[in-house]
Amino acid sequence: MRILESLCCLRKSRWLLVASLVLLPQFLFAQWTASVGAESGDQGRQALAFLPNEIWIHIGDSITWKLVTKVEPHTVTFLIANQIRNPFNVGCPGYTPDNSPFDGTACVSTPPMVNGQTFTVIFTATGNFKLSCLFHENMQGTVHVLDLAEKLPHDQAFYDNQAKSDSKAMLNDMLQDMGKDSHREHRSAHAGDGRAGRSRSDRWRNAHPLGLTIYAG
Ligand SMILES: [Cu+2]
Repeated sequence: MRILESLCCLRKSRWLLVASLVLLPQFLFAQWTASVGAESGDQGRQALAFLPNEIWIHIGDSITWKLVTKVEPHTVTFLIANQIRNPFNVGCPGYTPDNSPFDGTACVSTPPMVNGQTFTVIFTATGNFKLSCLFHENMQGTVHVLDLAEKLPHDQAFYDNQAKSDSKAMLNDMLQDMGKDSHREHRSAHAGDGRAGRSRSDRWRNAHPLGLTIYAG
């Protein structure tokens, strides 16, 4: 009977050890979230931005980016120092899997992301890292990875509010610009996806080199 009881305790303690190894990182390291892009209800106006476009985290933390636009594609890309920015269909070259670690020594990139898709990066070194989109040259962000001893300036709720107000402001600004120009043609969904042919957005861009796109940063 004693032997059976000891076996039972051994099993319990082993289970606790496994559970703590699985659960502990979640308590030690934070999981942050951010959005990629924003669009109006009819998808006519697209804010080409990472929202928020600047985040401060601790080493070991991860950030999950979620693509919220239904039609405009984006990538989440971290290039290494002095690396040439490749087209979206070339990537790093190539693409890295979800939950990729990044320490600044090897490029990390998603393929073109579609609606609702998420991508998580785990930051394993301190430093200031530039975030890029391979579709939109001026769509950039920064991730500041601090040492555990340093205090973070903001929490997730702050970034959520900032993302919400920034995307609203960008889309509203575009609406006002459209009103001023009396140009009601909306940008279509085909910008930069490499499909053949000239879309309405191409014509729009050619006619209005600056377009109705606002870049964060
Ligand atoms: Cu983009």
